[in-house]
Amino acid sequence: MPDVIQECHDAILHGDRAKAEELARRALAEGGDLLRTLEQGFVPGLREAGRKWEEGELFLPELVLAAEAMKAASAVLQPALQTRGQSQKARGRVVIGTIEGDIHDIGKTLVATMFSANGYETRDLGADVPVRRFIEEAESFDANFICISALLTTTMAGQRKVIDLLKERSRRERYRVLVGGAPCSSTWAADIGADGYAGDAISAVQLANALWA
Ligand code: B1M
Repeated sequence: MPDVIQECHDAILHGDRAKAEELARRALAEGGDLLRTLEQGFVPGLREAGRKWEEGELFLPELVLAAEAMKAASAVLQPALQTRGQSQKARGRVVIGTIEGDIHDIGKTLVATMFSANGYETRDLGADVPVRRFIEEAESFDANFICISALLTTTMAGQRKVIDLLKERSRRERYRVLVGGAPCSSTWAADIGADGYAGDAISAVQLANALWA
C-alpha cells in the first residue's frame, strides 16, 4: 500500500480526526484521485476498525471516534467530488436515505455524493428515515430513483416495507428502487422486488445509468 494511502487508513483506524482531515486536505491540494483516497485509504481503515470492534480488540467509543474521523475526512473531500457533476448534463433525480432504525450514514452519504458527481439531482434524507418518508419525498421531488441504505440485518426489512408501501399505493411502477449496504445482496434485492442492488457508490451510479439509459 502506498505510504499516503496507509496513512489515511491508519488515521481512521486510530480515530485521529485532525490527521484524517489534514490528509484529506493534502489529497485535495495535490489534485490526486480523491475517490481512490477514499475507497482505498479511509474506507478500509473504518472497516478494519469495525472488524477489530467485532473481535473485541476495540471498544465502541473507539469505533465512534473512527467513524467521526471518517466523516470529517469525507466532509473535506465531498464538495470537490460533488462539483464534478455540475458541468454534466442533468440525468435523473434520486432520493436516498438510510432506513428507519439505522443510523449508519457514511456509506449512504458517499453514494449520494457520487450520484451528484455524476449529474443526478440528489435529495439526501439522512439516516433513520421512516418508510413513508421515502415515498413522500420521492413524490415531492418527482424522483426517478429511490435508494435505500441498510447496514443492519435488523433494519433490512425496512427496504421491503418501502417497496410494499409503494405497491399498496399503486406507485411501484413509477420508481426504480435500488438497495445497498453491507448486509444486502442481489439475491436480497430480487427477493424483496427491488430493481437492483449496488455494493458500492460507483456501482450504484453505474446501475442507475444502465436502468436509465
Ligand atoms: Co455499526 N455496525 N453499529 N456503527 N458499523 C456495523 C454495520 C456492523 C457490521 C459491525 C460489526 O459487527 N462488524 C454491525 C452490524 C451487524 C449486523 O447487523 N449483522 C454494526 C452494529 C451491530 C452497530 C450497533 C447496533 C452497535 C451497538 O450499538 N451495539 C449500532 C447501530 C445503531 C443503529 O443504527 N441503530 C452501531 C453504531 C455504529 C457507529 C455509530 C459506531 C458507527 C456509525 C457512524 C455513522 O455511520 N454515522 C458504526 C460503524 C462505523 C460501523 C462499521 C464499522 C462501518 C460502516 C461504514 O461506515 N462503512 C460497520 C462494519 C462494516 O460495515 N464492515 C458497522 C464504510 C462505508 C463507506 O461503507 O456503509 O458499507 P458502507 O457503504 C458502502 C456500501 O455498502 C454501499 O456503498 C457504500 C460506499 O462504498 N452502500 C450503498 C451503502 N448504502 C448504499 C445504498 C445504495 C447503494 C449502495 O443505494 C442504492
